[in-house]
Amino acid sequence: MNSLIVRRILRGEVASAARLMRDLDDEIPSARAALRELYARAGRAHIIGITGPPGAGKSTLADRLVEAARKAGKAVGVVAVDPTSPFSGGAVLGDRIRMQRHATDEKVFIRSLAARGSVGGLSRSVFDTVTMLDAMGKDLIILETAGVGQDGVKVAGAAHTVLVVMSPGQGDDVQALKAGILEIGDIYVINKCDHKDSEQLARSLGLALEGAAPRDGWTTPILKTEALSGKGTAELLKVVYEHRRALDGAGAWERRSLNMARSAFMELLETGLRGFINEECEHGAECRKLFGALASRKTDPYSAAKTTLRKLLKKSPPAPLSKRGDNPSFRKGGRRGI
Ligand SMILES: Nc1nc2c(ncn2[C@@H]2O[C@H](COP(=O)(O)OP(=O)(O)O)[C@@H](O)[C@H]2O)c(=O)[nH]1
Ligand SMILES: [Mg+2]
Repeated sequence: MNSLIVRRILRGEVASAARLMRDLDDEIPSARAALRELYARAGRAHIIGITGPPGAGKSTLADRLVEAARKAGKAVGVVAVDPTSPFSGGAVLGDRIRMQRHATDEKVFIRSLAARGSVGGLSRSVFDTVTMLDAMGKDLIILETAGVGQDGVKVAGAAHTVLVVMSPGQGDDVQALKAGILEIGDIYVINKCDHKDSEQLARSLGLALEGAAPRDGWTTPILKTEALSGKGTAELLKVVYEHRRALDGAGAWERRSLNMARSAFMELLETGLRGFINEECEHGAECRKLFGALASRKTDPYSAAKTTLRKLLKKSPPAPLSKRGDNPSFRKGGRRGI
């Protein structure tokens, strides 16, 4: 039996989706139950990750992709995890205007998430929002993350198609991007091709990608865009669709979907365990004793960790995870230590 709010969200009602997002943030238990129902109904959307250095034009490009997809009658969701994103109502007035052009479109849902706060909490919000947008019947869900450090690489585990966006004149040398980000792209985009150095960037990127083996029946292309004017962006969306066909043809769509579910699960598991361990070790008398034994060399970290892990795993598992990545039930229920 679906609850009323679930039925409304499945019909694509924006106000109900917005309410559920608020309730999830407030950690209201019924909201979590609703999300579980929605999860069972999701799984059809094509999730497109956009990553790359800040300022490369990811949000502008996302905006153009929304435009192109809407022209083709597709329903679109956007999740932007980027403090500089126009979708998060960035400081520049022009950015706000850009966002607003889709704000009145019922078939577009945009949510921005601040990158501050706990990493576990943020990835949960991303996962919840994507699930909801998917259940709402969005055909495409664009997930923008600032491609620096872990987040940019993580998007690979959260999307069917990963776009890596770069632009010239940022000092963002291809070499600097090599760590991680060059391996995750399904499509590389050189944006700001109105800029004179774009040819040079395209060449060095081409060299860096040279000889990369095709993955899932797909050889990663390099596309050129001018997100500001829109040039090349409709073409980019076509290539995104081609990538989906390639994945389907190679039987890789299901594999990626499974991998996405697995990533979300692993992340929740890790966050939960970390919270559990921290709680136990901060407040447990036995852990404090252990620290003393370690300091006086009566035991060693390997043996101590092994014994503690064994004891922890025998305990009853933590209550459902909190958004904040720790577990309030432990605080309410008093201190429990091993
Ligand atoms: N010249 C030029 N500027 C662009 C282009 N695309 C985006 N920009 C500008 O680059 C700046 C950063 O864009 P934004 O989309 O916020 O980048 P993000 O940080 O990657 O999301 C903004 O001032 C955009 O107007 C383009 O194709 N050409
Ligand atoms: Mg942005």
